[in-house]
Amino acid sequence: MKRLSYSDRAKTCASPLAAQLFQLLDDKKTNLALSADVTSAAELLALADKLGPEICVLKTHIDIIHDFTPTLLTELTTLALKHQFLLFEDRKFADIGNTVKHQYEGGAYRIADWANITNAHSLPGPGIVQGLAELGRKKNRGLLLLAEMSSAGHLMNTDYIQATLKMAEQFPDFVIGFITQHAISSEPKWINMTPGINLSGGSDTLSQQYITPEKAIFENGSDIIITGRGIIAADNPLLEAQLYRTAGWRAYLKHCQE
Ligand code: 5BU
Repeated sequence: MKRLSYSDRAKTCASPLAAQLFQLLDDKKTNLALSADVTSAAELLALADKLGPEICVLKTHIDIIHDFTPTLLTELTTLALKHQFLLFEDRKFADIGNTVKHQYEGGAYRIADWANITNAHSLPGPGIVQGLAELGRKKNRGLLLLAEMSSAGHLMNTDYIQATLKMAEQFPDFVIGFITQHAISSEPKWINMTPGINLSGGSDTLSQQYITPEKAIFENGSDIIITGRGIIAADNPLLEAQLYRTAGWRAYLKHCQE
């Protein structure tokens, strides 16, 4: 069976942000998300500017930036517009609805003000999504639920993954999809994003497990590959990003033609 194109899937989304992201993938011809895990504002901005043309999403861990100031967020937003990528704060919320709402809205990072996308664990139950949605819906934000992690020994079994999918189905206008290693539903509206991507596979010394872009997109049916050290630790991150971009896009085209 042929797989629908990203832009065909955009038409099936209840979330305007999900539709925007699917359309962006086809317009820009990239399904590469960069995990920009650097610890200074200057490094983060330099990566965003240089690699911005290659990516659909820039994923941040804003709390690892040692010299964070709110100006960084203005500058990141400007670069996102300049290069047409979305910002994804990999916050992994995991508390009750009332608390996550505060964590999303306020504090030093004001995540809801600038991150188009954030993510949350489904473990606490639907209240976590409700809390985030109360704020996120008004700002046209989207949420990814963590269905399946890349790390060895994680506790997310099949029942957990299926329960996460059921939870997402209660909030189709705010949940845009999943962080997962495999597409967890055949419903075209969900965006599957996969971290733990490296062109040579392998692992790190702290239980991270890698699969290739081809395996994630073509074999496992994911939609977006997320790569960090495979790109940013390379001698030439721009050239390396282009290799990951090409590999991810080739796997998508191959899957569409199947
Ligand atoms: P790496 O350098 O490509 O290994 O970085 C992977 C990034 O994706 C890093 O920011 C992690 O926090 C993030 N990640 C992950 O690796 N695995 C997961 O299951 C989830 C997030 Br959820």
